[in-house]
Amino acid sequence: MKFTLPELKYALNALEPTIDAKTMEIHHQKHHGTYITNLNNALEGKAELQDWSIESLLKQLDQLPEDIRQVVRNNGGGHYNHTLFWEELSPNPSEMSPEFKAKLEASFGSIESFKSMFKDAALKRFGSGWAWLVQSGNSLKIISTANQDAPISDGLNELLGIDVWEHAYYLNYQNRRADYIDAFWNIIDWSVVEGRLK
Ligand code: MN3
Repeated sequence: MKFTLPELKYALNALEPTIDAKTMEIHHQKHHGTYITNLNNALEGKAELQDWSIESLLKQLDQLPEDIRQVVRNNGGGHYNHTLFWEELSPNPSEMSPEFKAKLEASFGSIESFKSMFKDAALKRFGSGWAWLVQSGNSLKIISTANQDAPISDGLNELLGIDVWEHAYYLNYQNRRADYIDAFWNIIDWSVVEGRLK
């Protein structure tokens, strides 16, 4: 299977002022695009892997040939994580349902404490990586991953992820990662996040 860059369902400038058009353009076309190119290159000539979905590849990294395992982990993870990221963002985001709100309150005490724990995880990720709200069995957890490591590789179901690589925010926010995280809440389409629950 050749992986291809998914199209955005909104214009490059649609998420302004939270995420500027130039950041979106470089992030989607160059960064995400490069992960896909590198992933496809790694899989070229591996006939036995041609039918594997991105989920299958990331869930079974230990079964991949050793010479491409790390490349798939980095670039397959990059493709998978960014696909989730573009989908959960919207210029016209829908609100959290009362059911999901109750679920977050039961897990984290309140929406405010959920947001502050998520922000903390995103701020404390040293260097490049992601912070996540994930589902593990019946419970919700906040975690962070380094580089492009994807929670699915650890058997976790991603509900919401924030990219805290500098390429995700530096043009607009420079070193102010905290401001980027605070603004991120304005563009989350909660119906997409809730739809990921299993
Ligand atoms: Mn990124």
